[in-house]
Amino acid sequence: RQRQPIMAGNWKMNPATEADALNLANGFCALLNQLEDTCAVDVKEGCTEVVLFPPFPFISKVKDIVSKDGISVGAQQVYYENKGAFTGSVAASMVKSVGCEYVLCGHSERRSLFSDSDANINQKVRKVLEYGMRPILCVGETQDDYDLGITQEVCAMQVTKDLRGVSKEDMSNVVIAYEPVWAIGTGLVCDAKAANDVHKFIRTILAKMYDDEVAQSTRIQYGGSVTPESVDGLMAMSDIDGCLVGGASLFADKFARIVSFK
Ligand code: G2H
Repeated sequence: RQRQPIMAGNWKMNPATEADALNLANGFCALLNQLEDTCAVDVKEGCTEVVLFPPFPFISKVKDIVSKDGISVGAQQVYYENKGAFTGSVAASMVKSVGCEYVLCGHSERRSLFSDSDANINQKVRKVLEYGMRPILCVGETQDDYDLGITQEVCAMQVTKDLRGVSKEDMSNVVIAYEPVWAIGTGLVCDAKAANDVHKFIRTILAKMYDDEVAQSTRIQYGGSVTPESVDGLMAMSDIDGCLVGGASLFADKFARIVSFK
């Protein structure tokens, strides 16, 4: 595989307490270490990159637990301003200072529940890059878009608007996650071949915006109800470079199996 696989666990607004979060992180690392002893997971060797996205209050302590096993942490979101009177918001500098290497940008739940527009998402992507972190830009069509057959148009529009002004050099730090909204948290995994076709299509958009090199080197994850049962089929696809996992990442055993895909 030419692109390094990247598996990410998006804990969303879970679990309820710090103690539960640290248990989950410890449990995941213990299982991963067992797996690394018995098969070729090789997270420590850097073969597969693994990133956890805990809620803000748990980031530092989760990082303390997982970093020794070569696992990175990221923030589920940041605001695009540097500082100031923005009650409840968190700045890129803040998550950078507690060790985040990645930030999710444009997750569909932020788009639909918190009014994240493409213009705002673009500002956030650029701010994350400015602070030397890597955005995972989430794009994907809704059920209505899917029914109308406009998946490609929606993804093209989001990729184009959300990456506006991002340089070719900065693209080496950008990961894209294709997450069909109808597959998120619903248990409906997108057919692996159909997902792969969208990933290929996103590469054609990157080729138009940048060039073939960017199109072929950018890592594109699939997200939406990924499970231990579906991960191998997805990862066997030519253009799927990893998974962004929500629900299943809250179970140490499921997520350990997912990151050690075969
Ligand atoms: C999509 C995914 C993680 P889930 O949101 O980003 O969640 O795996 O629960 O569908």
